[in-house]
Amino acid sequence: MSTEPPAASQTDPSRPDPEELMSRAEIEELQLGRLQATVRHAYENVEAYRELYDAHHVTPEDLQSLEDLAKFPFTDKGFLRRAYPFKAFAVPRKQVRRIHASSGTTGRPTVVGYTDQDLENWATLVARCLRFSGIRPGDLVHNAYGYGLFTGGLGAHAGIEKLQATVIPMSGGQTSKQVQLIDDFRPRAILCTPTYLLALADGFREAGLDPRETSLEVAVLGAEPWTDEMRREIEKTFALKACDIYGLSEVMGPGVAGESFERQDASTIWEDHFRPEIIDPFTEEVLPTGQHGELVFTTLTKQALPIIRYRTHDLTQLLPGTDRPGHRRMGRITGRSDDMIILRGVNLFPSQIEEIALGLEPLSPHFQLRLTRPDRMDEMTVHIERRAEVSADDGESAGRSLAEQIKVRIGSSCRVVVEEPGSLARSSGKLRRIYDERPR
Ligand code: DLL
Repeated sequence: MSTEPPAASQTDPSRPDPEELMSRAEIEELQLGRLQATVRHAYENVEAYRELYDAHHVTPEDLQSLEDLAKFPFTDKGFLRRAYPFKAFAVPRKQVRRIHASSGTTGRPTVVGYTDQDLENWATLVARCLRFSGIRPGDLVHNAYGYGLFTGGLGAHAGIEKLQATVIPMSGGQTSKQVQLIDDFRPRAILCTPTYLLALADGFREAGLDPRETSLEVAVLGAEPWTDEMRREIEKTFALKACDIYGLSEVMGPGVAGESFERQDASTIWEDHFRPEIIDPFTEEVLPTGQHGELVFTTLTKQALPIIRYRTHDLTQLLPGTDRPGHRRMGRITGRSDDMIILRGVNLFPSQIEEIALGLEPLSPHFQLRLTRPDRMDEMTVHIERRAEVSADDGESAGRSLAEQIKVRIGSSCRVVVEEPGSLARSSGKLRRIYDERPR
């Protein structure tokens, strides 16, 4: 692709990259040039883009300003699935150095590819996130994101090395082994999903160790939605500081956005490589900064798999930059539009239940939502564990409060079943919260 190679000349990995410190005007100028090159690259090298743009009567020449991006049609998972396995690649297959794929619960996975330069940029951006979240060159970092086709493990791994920190490539699962290695190796930082860190807390207690006494000072958590209540729970449990990292395979993998250690004020999107938009998911209209809607991304430097106006289904808002004023932040993801439960006409997300449950002292953050339709009406049951130190009676009474607060604050009636501590499934990666048993 003809864009100038992004300056990945990180001589001192403990210092911000020059692009990180650009002003908003500089970022937007950089974005326009890179955007024009990306659209041209996709149009010239990927048949699926050419067909899509021809059908919408747009050409790369129609892109004269950043606002012109709105003239171009959206892409989504379906667009990539139709190109399965390699037809969305914009470079010859032999220039693709690595493949990842997102699992997808049904059907074909979504395949993504990276050139050498793409891998270099990815590592640079993950390193940037980790440094921003308080990890330093020389730190020992326990990486418990899953290795394999999932982008989490290898993506984080390359970023840790790029930062010149020391990586422990643990992957997900084998919880008691993880506990032993953390206890023996004494890493300063851990990377995993928020719910897996809670599973590790159980593992520490089972081994007779106090999670507050570990060497861990920083956790960089992502790959699934989590609330500020969950952040407080994790920070209290482990006596560490937890920062967010966001990303998705189609756009790159982890490292699209990361959070400042000092501020912990939501993730900063690295706008030298990605142009975000928020749209109304129903009218598809672009919304101004600050409004809630669906996050859409365009990649600005990717060679193997340029992605233009990709609908993530993640619901959030864009916020002005703080620590890196040229780059906007994204609010916490309140949910995915495909994770939204519609219960007798009321829309709700698991994150709302998490928020309410963690406000009730006797209840743990371990819960599942079961949806059934015994007659003609949908019903939701919240299965939630009480905390280990709490009596069954106190758990029951907190369960009743949970049902009441869900009714008052969300507007849905549901059943709450308070479970024994440790009885619900734990995840080794992304946790499944919703079990939909309604007949199709
Ligand atoms: O989960 C990439 C990743 C790995 C991100 C490790 C962070 C850490 P996918 O498997 O393609 O990629 O899933 C992407 O996960 O669209 C969101 O719905 C969700 N997600 C990822 N990070 C966050 C986050 C990786 N920090 C999908 N907060 C995304 C909330 C997140 N949701």
